Amino acid sequence: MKKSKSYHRLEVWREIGWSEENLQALKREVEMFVPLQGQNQFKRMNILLLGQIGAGKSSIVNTITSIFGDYASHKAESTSSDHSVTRVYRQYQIRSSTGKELAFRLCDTKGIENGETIRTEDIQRMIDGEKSDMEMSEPAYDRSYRSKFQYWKDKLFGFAQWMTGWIFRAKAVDINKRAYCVVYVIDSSSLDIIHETVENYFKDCRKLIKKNGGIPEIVVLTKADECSKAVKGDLKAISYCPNIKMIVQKVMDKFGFHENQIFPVVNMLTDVRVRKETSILFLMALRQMLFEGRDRIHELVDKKEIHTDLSCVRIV
Ligand SMILES: Nc1nc2c(ncn2[C@@H]2O[C@H](COP(=O)(O)OP(=O)(O)O)[C@@H](O)[C@H]2O)c(=O)[nH]1
Ligand SMILES: [Mg+2]
Repeated sequence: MKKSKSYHRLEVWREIGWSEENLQALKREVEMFVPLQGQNQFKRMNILLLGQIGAGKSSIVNTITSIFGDYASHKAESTSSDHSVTRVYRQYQIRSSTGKELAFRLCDTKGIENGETIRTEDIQRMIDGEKSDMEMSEPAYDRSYRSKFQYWKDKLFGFAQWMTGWIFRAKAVDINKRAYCVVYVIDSSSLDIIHETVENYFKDCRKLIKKNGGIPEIVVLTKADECSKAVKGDLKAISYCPNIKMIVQKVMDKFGFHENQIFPVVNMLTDVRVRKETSILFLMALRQMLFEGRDRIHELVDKKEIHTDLSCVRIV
């Protein structure tokens, strides 16, 4: 019998388990994650989100916060305008629905604009987790006298830490500040018109990461819903949609990634609760980030570049 054209459309390019059991298993794996067993000074692993303005970085922070918090979070400001709302580097601690801090942090960066160039030193600073403006990562101060006192105390402490870091930069970087996984966030609906400067930014980042001894890199392809009607109607179509497969191939060709480093997703935008399929897609990507990051940490421990007794990483 002749096979119909639609049969080929159903060819699965990525196997994804869509069951509730798989969702719970993935969630558990991420909730149980620790960067370095038996080492309580190494509390959480930082994941750095890089990409163009509007690619969906802040929405990723919100989707992941919502998956674990079990409610629709708008912690990170997301915008439809061309001007980046995320003006500074900010770290987001993710918590479970019971309020427990999970052992990773998402670091949202100011997105790159079309035509803009970012200096290599600034990319390096983001990898090292240094905030150029010494902003507190999660300001939560009210107007009371005590809070004002706390604010200035934190500022002063932040400044002292920054000065110490600057002076001893050649020697050490705080273990908890550094990124152990870099995520390139790419808007899949505008991959074909990606600006040259943005493309070069990613290429520069990749080169720098190689120089840093190979921090794990993951690509999150957002807005998969805008590339395919099938995906918009049913997220499960991501696993067989030829359009999505083609975009993944383009990312591989353009930037030299492997297929298993690339994760197409759709951010949670209007729903009150995260859909099961959204969660599964994000958790698969997140698990890969955490496990690869942990492998990297173990490698650094083996090479004695991470001293588990001091909480610092020596720069080689
Ligand atoms: N359709 C669709 N829109 C998205 C998705 N992710 C983000 N957006 C929208 O893209 C715009 C920019 O997102 P934002 O998270 O602020 O991007 P950022 O500048 O990289 O932080 C916002 O209007 C979001 O609602 C997605 O997966 N699908
Ligand atoms: Mg943003």
